[in-house]
Amino acid sequence: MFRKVLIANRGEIAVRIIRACQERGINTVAVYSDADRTALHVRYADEAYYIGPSPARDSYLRADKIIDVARRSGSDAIHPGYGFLSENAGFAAACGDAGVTFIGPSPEAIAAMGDKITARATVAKADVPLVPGTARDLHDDDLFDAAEKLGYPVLVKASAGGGGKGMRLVTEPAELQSGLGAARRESLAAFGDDSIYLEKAIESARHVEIQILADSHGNVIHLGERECSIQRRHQKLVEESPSVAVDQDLREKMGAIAVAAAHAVNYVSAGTIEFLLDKEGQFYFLEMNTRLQVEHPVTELVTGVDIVKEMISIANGRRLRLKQEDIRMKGWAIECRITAEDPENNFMPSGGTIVSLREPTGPGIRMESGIYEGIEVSLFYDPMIAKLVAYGESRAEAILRMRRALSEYRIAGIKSSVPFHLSLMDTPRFQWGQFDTRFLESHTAPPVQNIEEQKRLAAIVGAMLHHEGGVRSINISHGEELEHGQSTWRRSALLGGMRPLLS
Ligand code: MV4
Repeated sequence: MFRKVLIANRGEIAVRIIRACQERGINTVAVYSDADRTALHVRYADEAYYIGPSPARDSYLRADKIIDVARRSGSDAIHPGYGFLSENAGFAAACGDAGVTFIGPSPEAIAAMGDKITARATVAKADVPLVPGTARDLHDDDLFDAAEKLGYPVLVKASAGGGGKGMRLVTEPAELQSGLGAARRESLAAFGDDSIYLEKAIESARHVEIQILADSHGNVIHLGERECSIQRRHQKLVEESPSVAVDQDLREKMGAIAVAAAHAVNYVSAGTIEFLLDKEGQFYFLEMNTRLQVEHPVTELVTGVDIVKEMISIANGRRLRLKQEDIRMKGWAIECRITAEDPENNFMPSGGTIVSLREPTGPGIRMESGIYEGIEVSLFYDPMIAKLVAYGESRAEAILRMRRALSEYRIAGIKSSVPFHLSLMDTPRFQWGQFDTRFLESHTAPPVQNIEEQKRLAAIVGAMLHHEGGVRSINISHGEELEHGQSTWRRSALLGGMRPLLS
């Protein structure tokens, strides 16, 4: 096994990876920038090395400096976490050249999935269902014909993009020319590549993704799905596993397709296949994420598999000990991303010193945190400072534990997304599981309650949900028309007037 692993990341995910190493008896090496001299991951690791100024391009994105630290520290392997260099094929290759194991997939798999046109062509060969679209970059004339055949609205997507970057919705032919131009320019500026492709726009779908694990001996398994539809401007805010929209039959179908997609690129390590799932239950491949994801804990809680430890074993050349039939999903897990942003003010980033902090614990709660009392939250990096994950036997229990934990949470000195999450947990449509990726654009939440009011509401909702029993999903509407989303006595009597969930 590796004796020493360098963690090329910061914040909560660096802490998460350090913990996995510690449990395996592996020594850990942190790297840090100026802004992170006193960061939590620096304190948790056995050794820490300075790699440069605060801007990521001068520190966490400096492949050369990080590989140099790996050499100097005698590290056998590098775990890249998510973001930064995690999906950089050049970095993965440079690690290999330096004789350091990259804990992740091959540079070839990263490159194939990073280029979305190549990704579509690759998985299509394995009969993975694609959103109808174009198979390669075409001249504008041909794109007009293609759009006509697909039918409007269409999405113009940057081949080098992903996660919604460089994406343009075009609803009619008159807008296509400017859409193509804008997407090409944006993509060239951001990625140095102006290849684009078209897809038919699937309206009102859910974002459901399948976690896979693949070893270097050709074994691939899946760990079921995550529901990630609750997002704002392509930033996920809440994820859960399982999804209310996926039953065992659909899970097995999507799982088998995800495994086939992984085989199609000879994938090794943990990875995720993203799908759009429409109202008819049809699903379509979107992208493959060739990294450990932010939301991996919800899968860990319902399957009992430690994904980070599995990644380390796989990178070490070991065979997966788990077979597909060993994987069972039990209970329900929900994750809230805690960000240093002001939900009352358009999610404006909020930096500063955390002058006092109380993080929730207790039954069914897993806190993944990168902060402590006294730390300064800088604005150099992603605003996510922690993840609060709740587990329960049922979705109802997970929600109740989440709202209980959120109401214990105190972060003073900066604004955080905690109040947003609290009001989401009290939103009937969320409780019903009736949402898609457009949910946050339109939806309303109950009014902010004072503490006493909140306690009273919690007691009532708690009793109500408990009464529903250990069911797989909450349905507090008792057969009333969910489509209309109107009208239950619960909303009018308990929740009072509604206000926008997002301001
Ligand atoms: C789509 C789509 C509808 N139709 N593709 C956004 C992020 C990137 N992974 C792909 N995305 C989408 N692609 C087609 N053909 C809708 C989205 C989309 C979305 C996807 C997942 C989660 C949230 C989303 C929010 C808006 C749009």
